[in-house]
Amino acid sequence: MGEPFRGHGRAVSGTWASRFASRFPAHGILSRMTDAYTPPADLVALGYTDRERALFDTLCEHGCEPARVVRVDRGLPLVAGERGVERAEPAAHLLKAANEADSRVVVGDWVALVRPEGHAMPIIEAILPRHGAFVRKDPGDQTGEQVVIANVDVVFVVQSLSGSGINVSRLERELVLAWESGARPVVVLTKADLSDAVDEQRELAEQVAFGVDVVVESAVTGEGIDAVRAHVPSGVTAALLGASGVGKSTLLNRLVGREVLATGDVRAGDDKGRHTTVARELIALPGGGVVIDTPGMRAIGLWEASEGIAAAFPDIEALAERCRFRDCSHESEPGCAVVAAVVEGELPKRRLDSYRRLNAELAALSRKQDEKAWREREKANKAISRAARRFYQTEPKRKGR
Ligand SMILES: Nc1nc2c(ncn2[C@@H]2O[C@H](COP(=O)(O)OP(=O)(O)OP(=O)(O)O)[C@@H](O)[C@H]2O)c(=O)[nH]1
Ligand SMILES: [Mg+2]
Ligand SMILES: [Zn+2]
Repeated sequence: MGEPFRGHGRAVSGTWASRFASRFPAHGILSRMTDAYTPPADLVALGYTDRERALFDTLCEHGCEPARVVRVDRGLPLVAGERGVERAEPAAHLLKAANEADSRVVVGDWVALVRPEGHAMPIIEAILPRHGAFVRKDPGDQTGEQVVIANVDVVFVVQSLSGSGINVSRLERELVLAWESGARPVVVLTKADLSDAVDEQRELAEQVAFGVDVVVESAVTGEGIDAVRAHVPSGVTAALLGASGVGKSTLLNRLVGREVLATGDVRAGDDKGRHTTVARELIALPGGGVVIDTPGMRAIGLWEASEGIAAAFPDIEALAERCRFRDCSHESEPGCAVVAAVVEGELPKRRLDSYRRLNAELAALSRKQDEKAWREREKANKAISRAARRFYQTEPKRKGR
């Protein structure tokens, strides 16, 4: 891959460019550089569907190009489209509003590019409305939200079967997050070759993964790889979610059939990963859909996940319909069907504990947001009264002048 890609007017070269060249199907976006807009196989390889076609048709009536964000490095998006992979610059109006979740470009976004005369880089003029977005607490502002990846149809919730096996409470949490994103979760249990309790572990996962497929996989033996692939046909965008070291990048390499992503050893002592993947990255599967690799998550902070909780706990939601009080908190109210189910052994107590813990976390978050809103209002009120005082103090003087 010695040859640099030609962007518009400027050669887009360097190591990242050649690295990217190896990540897309050989016949794909990098070899096609046609100016005419025909719905090309390239965009389709990036997950372009009728939905995007319809949206871009209206948006680009007066000239713009569809592209997809495959990676963002220090705020600078790398996009893929008909002209190949290139850096693009968000338009000033997007940068100005970058605090608003829907104005910050993220991996998986579909964007409209324009190429103004004399500009080295294409400009991202607009971000297509998203369907399915991962939102997390803003690390800088614990009460703010941040969109992490966009336009995801399927979320692979990945846990490893090695060592002590799966972590059920974490799995419940990851499922809440996955459901809340608007995507369809699929549980993937990796490293089957390292476990001698695969069936037991699968059952354990199935007990908390209601209505969700559970796939057992091994990158070493190849077991389950096709079952995972079946969830990412052409036009589908999937994302990998899970702790560091569970084998997300290894799985994606297997799906592509080549080492396109770096993978790293796990620590011998506790089986934990070393956070090998550091950036989110969108990879096109040859002849299939696309998969977004993500860095292993340390903590899974919930963010306005009430719908996600409802979807991840359909067993408890169904029981709750039979509680005497509509606003039953399933603690100590009379006529609580949920507690009754625990007493009768129909619902594991551990399950109710998880449900309570997750709901309590959400309640605490919304309290924090209320407090913050209150503090901000107070600050604004004080500023107004200060301004008012100043006004009345200076008013007589003005008159006297
Ligand atoms: N035996 C075995 N090892 C695996 C399997 N899948 C992954 N591994 C190993 O697990 C380690 C971690 O794999 P990665 O793919 O880097 O894990 P990751 O989830 O991408 O981790 P981060 O990028 O840190 O989030 C590597 O040493 C892999 O070789 C598997 O199916 N069987
Ligand atoms: Mg990785
Ligand atoms: Zn109840």
